[in-house]
Amino acid sequence: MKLGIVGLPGSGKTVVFKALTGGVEVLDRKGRQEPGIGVVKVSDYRLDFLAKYHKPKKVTPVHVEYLDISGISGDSKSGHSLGDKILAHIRPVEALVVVLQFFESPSMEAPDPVRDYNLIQDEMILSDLVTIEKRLERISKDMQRGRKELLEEHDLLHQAKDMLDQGSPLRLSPGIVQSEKMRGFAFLTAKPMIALVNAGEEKSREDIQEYLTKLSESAGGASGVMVDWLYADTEAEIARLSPEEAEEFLSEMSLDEGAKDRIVKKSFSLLNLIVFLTAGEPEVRAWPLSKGKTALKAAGVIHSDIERGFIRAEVVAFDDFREYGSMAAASKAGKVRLEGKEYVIQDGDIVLFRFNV
Ligand SMILES: Nc1nc2c(ncn2[C@@H]2O[C@H](COP(=O)(O)OP(=O)(O)OP(=O)(O)O)[C@@H](O)[C@H]2O)c(=O)[nH]1
Ligand SMILES: [Mg+2]
Repeated sequence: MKLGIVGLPGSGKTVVFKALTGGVEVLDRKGRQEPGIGVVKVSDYRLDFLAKYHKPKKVTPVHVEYLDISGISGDSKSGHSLGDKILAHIRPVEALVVVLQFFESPSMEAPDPVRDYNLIQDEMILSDLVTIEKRLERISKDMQRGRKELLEEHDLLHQAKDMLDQGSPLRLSPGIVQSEKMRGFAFLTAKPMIALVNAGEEKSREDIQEYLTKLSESAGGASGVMVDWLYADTEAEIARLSPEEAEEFLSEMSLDEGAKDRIVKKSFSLLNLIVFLTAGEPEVRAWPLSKGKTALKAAGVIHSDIERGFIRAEVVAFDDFREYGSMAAASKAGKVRLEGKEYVIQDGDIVLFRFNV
């Protein structure tokens, strides 16, 4: 899973990147616009339990990749939208983490996360409008030459344009953006997003909460937006500590969990993802999967051969496995089910695929 960290200049993107990845900043290779990349291994008690049980050669958690992307200026009125290079970095990410400055800084105006949220939204709307207008220009010409099959795309683009002209992000209209003809555009305003308030330590929880409430209202209750906050400076320190030290530090600040784990969990729920597990001697592994996908699709996530030669899936819920303590005992208790292609995978399912190629 890929998440892009975006925000206005100096909003604390790079500090947030460190807080969320625990990594040090990856310096630009040559071009200044190369984003820093950090990979987080998602901790999961189920994976730890299975690893203790199987003692496998290899344990593979879910990986989340964060990109520290610069380039949003908040200055969308100048007639320039985001550069192509930045867009190329943003397009492939599955969700955006939008960093909103909420710390005092001598070189900047008083912070206002809601103002900044709206500036960023305007810039993304403008960027999508430019994409649409370019494409409309192209296909209008082609349609004049008689290419009637473009009509559907043309109409959808117009509907999308109307929404954007009214200042509405496309995620508010899943019917448009999820249609076959529109998916390839990877519109920015269609991407799920976490609006992340980056608070200075001088800000009280009440001050922060006030802005979180306002932000939720600005987002208009759209299902693709979640709000959250962190003390990024502090969390960037915490992310570098050992788990024991981090826990102590967090409890001193009366926080139950570091931002690193929390934001990963949030993005899973934002993207409607669950985790299923495969377990054996060679490898114990956690796999992300969209909620509602079948056993056949899950097989395809692992390998196209397993999907092609799918015979059946042997499934046991993690909680049942833990309760009975072994595969044999779970099986004896009737907890290991034989499921077919159409079975809908549940979060925490331990799955063994039987296949034949
Ligand atoms: N007090 C305080 N300062 C912060 C916090 N987060 C970032 N800063 C400061 O804000 C400045 C900018 O932080 P960066 O993380 O570099 O911001 P950025 O968004 O990556 O900046 P660009 O990449 O230049 O756009 C630095 O001087 C940070 O120390 C915070 O949570 N609290
Ligand atoms: Mg930066």
